[in-house]
Amino acid sequence: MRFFLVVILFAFLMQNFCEAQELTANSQTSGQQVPDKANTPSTASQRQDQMAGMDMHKQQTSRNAHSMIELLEQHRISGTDAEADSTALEMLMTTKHGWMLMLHGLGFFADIQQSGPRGADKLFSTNWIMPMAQRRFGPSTLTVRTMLSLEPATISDRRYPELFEEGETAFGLPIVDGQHPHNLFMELAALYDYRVSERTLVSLYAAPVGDPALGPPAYPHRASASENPVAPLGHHLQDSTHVSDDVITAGITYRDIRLEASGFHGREPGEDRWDVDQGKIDSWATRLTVNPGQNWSFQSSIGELHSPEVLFPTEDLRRITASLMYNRPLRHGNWASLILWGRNQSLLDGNVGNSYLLESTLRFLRKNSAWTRIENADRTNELLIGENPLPPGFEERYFARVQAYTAGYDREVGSVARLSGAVGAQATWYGVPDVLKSTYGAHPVSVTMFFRLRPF
Ligand SMILES: [Cu+2]
Repeated sequence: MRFFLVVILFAFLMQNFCEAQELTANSQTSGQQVPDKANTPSTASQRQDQMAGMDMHKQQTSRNAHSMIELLEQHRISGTDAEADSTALEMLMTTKHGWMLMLHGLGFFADIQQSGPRGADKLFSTNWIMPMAQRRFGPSTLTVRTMLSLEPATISDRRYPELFEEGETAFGLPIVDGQHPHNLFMELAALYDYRVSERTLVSLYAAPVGDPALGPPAYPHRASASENPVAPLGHHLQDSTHVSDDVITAGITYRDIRLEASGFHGREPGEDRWDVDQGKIDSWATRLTVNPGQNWSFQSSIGELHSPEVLFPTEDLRRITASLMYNRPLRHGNWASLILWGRNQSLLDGNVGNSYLLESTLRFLRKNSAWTRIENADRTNELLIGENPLPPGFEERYFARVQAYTAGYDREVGSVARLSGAVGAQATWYGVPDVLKSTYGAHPVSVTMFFRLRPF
C-alpha cells in the first residue's frame, strides 16, 4: 500500500516539475523553430535525403527517430528492444565506405557501502561498450553489432554486493545479496530489416549471444536507468535474459505496433564470463510492442525458459512481463520513466514470484541528473541460507516481499577525448518484511558513490 502511495506521489511531483521546466523552455524558445512532426521524413526519398545529410555530418552525437519503424531500424539498444521514439541516444557516429559506424557505451566506477548484518562494501565497475555498423540497401537495412563488457575483470570475486539481490551463482554457490558481472561478450548479433511498404517492416535478428524478445529494454540500456550503476532487485524476474545464447528473433511491424517471436537457449550464462556459451534452442518468447505517439512505449511479453538455473536444472520457468515507458525531451534535458511488472512461475511446482518497478531519470539544466528507482519484489528463501551450499532437497520458494527506494543525483564535471564524466551518488532504503528482520536488521541502507563515463 505504502509502495503505491509513494509511486503516485512521485508521478504527481514529476509531472508538475516537468510542466514548470517546459514553461521555462517555451518562453526561452519563442521565435525559434522547434522540430516537429511536420518535419518528419515520411517518404523513401526524404529518408534517403536524411541519410545523405547524415553522411555529410561525419560525426553526430545523438540520434532521434521520428517513427517507430525508423526507431527499430536504428537498433540503438540491446537485442530488438524499443524505447519511446523521442528517446535521444548519445553516441559517436561516422561513415566509411557507405557504412554508418556507431559507438556508444557506459561505464561506472563505483564504491558501494551498505549497513546491517548482511551489508558489505566494495569498489567495482559496471560497464559496456557497443560498436556497431549499419548499411542501407534500398528498402533493406543491415546491422552488425557487438556489445562488450569488462565486468569479468572489474567486478572481482564474480559479484558486487547488493542487499536482497539474488540470482545466478559464484564459485558453485548461489549469489545472495549480490549481483553477477555481465559477460565479456554481451551481444554478437546480425540484424536485417526490410521495408515491405512505408508502414510495414519485417525484421530478423540472429545472435550467438543476444537478447530475445522478452521483457523491456534491459536496465543497462534504458534511459530511465541511465545514471544508476546497480541492477534492479527484479532483474531475474524482468529482463535477465538480455544476455542469452543462440537467439533468433523474427518481427513484423505495422505503423506503431510490432509483434515478435524468439527462440533461444534458456540456460543462463555460465560463471566463466570470458567465454561464449552455446546450447540448443530450447526456449521461446513472444512480445507485443506498441509506441503510440512520440513519447510512449508499451510492451508485453511471455516466454518459457528451459532449465535456466544451473542449481535447479530440472526446473523450467514461465516469465511474463508488461511495461510502459514515457520519455519527454526538455529544452535543457530529458525525462525518462518506466513502470514495469515481471513475474516468474516455476513449471515444476507452480511457485510464483512477482516484481514491480518504477524508475525515472530527469536530466535538467544540461549537466544535472536526478533519478529514482522504487521496487517491490518477491524474494526466495535462498536469502535465509546466504552464500552457502544448498541443503539436500532444498526447494527454492518465493516467500517474502522486499521494497527498495533509491534516490540519486549526478553532475557532469567535464569531458576528455569525446568522453563525458559525471560524479554522483545514490542511496537506497529498504522495506524489510518481519521474516527477514533478524537476518538484515529493520533498516539497512545502501549508499553508492561513483564516477560515470559516457561517449558523447
Ligand atoms: Cu543483466
